[in-house]
Amino acid sequence: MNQVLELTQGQFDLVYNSFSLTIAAMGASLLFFLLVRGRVHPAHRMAITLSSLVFAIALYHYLRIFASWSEAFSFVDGRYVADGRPFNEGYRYVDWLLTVPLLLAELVIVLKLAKDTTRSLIVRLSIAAVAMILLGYPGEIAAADSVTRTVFGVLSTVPFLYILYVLFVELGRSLDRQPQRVRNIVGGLRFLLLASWGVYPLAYIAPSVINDVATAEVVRQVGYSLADIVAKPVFGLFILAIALIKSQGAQDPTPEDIHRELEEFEQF
Ligand code: RET
Repeated sequence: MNQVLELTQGQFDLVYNSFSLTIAAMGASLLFFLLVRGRVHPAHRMAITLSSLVFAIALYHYLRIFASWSEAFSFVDGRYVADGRPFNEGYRYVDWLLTVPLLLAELVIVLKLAKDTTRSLIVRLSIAAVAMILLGYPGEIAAADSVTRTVFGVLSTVPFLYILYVLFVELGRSLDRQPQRVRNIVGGLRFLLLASWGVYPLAYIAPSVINDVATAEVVRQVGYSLADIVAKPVFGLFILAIALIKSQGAQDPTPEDIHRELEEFEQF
């Protein structure tokens, strides 16, 4: 019943190259963020440090994913046949388990909200992220047409919707106190988040809605990889922009500083 997956050379290469592109994106981002870290004011550096951790974790996992993909197929009569070691989907889920809470934490931390709000948001978002990923995994490794895939997909969507609620409704309320430029970037960031995070459930259902197993596999792997590039490096650049704007604020004199200086000047 379990038919062996067979890909054309083009299909195999598309996935292979998308993994390769993701490795390059994660490696270059790691380097870039480490180099640029010093230009961010120390008060806003934590978000950049967390971003660098995300890139390091993803770089490692994509190297393993790449190797696992290569080992899973042999080249027979011009086609790639999955008769090797099974492709390990676990790397991706372990990667998300670590990086999704870190990504959410960097977003909350860079906004520098009140301490209690920050802690409460990070705890709730992390728990929801872990639940979403742990619930998704049994469905991911189940057969395309099984009840398991649907049930776990639906269960995983519950914490996913909760995360979106917290980010769009709760966080929206805390944004009032942010400078206008930061609010504009956060607006773009949330749009980016919705557009990239929305790809994951779509890639997940690909095997259930696309009849051709080979096409479904390609759509799923390329979809996850491209979504990872937007959700990690591109998202990281928005976080960096916020940290840099806030760094200028941290160096610029506040109205109170100017007032004090004027008073001192007048006394003089
Ligand atoms: C799963 C299972 C099916 C239902 C849903 C899912 C959502 C996954 C998401 C993953 C986000 C990953 C990120 C990684 C970045 O490094 C688990 C596919 C809703 C949203 C942002």
